Amino acid sequence: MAEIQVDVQARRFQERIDAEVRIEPKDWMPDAYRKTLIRQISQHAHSEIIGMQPEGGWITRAPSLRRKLILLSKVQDEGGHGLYLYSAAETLGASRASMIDALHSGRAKYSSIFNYPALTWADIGAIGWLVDSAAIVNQVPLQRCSFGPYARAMVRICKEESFHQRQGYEIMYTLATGSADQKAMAQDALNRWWWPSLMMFGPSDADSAHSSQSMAWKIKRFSNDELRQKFIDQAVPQADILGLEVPDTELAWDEQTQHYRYGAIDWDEFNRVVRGDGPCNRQRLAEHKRVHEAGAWVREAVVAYDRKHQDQSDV
Ligand code: FAQ
Repeated sequence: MAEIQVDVQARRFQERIDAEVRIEPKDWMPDAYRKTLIRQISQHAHSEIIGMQPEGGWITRAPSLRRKLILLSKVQDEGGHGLYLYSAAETLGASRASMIDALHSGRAKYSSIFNYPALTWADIGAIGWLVDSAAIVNQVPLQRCSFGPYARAMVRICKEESFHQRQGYEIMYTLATGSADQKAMAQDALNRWWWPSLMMFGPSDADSAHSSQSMAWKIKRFSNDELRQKFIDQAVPQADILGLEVPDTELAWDEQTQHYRYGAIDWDEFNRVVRGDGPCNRQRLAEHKRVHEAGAWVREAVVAYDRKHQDQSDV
């Protein structure tokens, strides 16, 4: 009897999805839908927070006060994105502590891109231009995700990411139109960030374990390869304007498909980085743990404050 009821609920749930009706936290949803969302949203949140590290390290070294202010504000925005996303995942019943624990124990992932080092100031330009562009291409469709709180969080996040992208491109433009040394720095940053940026979109469609179910649930609206192609089609003309060369000898415009053809992605490297063996994985996680432990007193103070107010309102 109970099974029949779940079947009916599951059918109604899919009908709502198919009719583009948003699912809200108190609505019935299949366990697997809830789990998929907690996985994706929490990993997205971890990516935003860990993603503060490569750029955060350049705040004190930004070349002018103006650059420092902009970068400071961008890094703070990324922290804010992490917080909206943790809140969206909490509406599904996941506690913040359990999500952080999953990150620290390696059960939860974060985007592979943040395991690469930001070696020069040009890398800050390349991150804003390429990494934020990739994030925008991926996140704009998530504004139409079937789960309401995630979709709504994405609206503000996408607006802020657009500003981030522009500031990165402006850094690249300044360097690319500057001295020969500055242009070489910009080219070097593009060389190192291009392929990892393509990997941000995840494994190719044939190897993407979750895509077909996530697309049926309208969590994802496009496949990993479709979004990767969209990013390439946008970024290549932007590189042309900068007068920089995309580090892919097989890159070519295909008149027939009206898309760029591109060379093979090194999936061994992607898998290595996702497994924890990228250039900065250990450093990134160790820094997150250090800061989390150092902030324990803040969490304790918030709980003590809440308890005190609760006691007073009980009197
Ligand atoms: N890195 O079956 P799929 C940003 C994992 S935010 C690491 O295709 P799915 C803002 C995947 O989790 C960037 N792991 O999975 C910013 C799964 O493993 P699992 C983050 C990856 O979920 C800018 C397995 O591989 N954005 O940049 C990666 O359907 C600048 C199989 O993959 C989001 O998280 C990867 N690149 O599709 C901040 C967007 N790709 O979970 C600071 C939301 C895949 O079974 C500075 N997420 N994996 O253990 C998504 O759209 C999706 O989750 C995908 C993956 C597209 C990332």
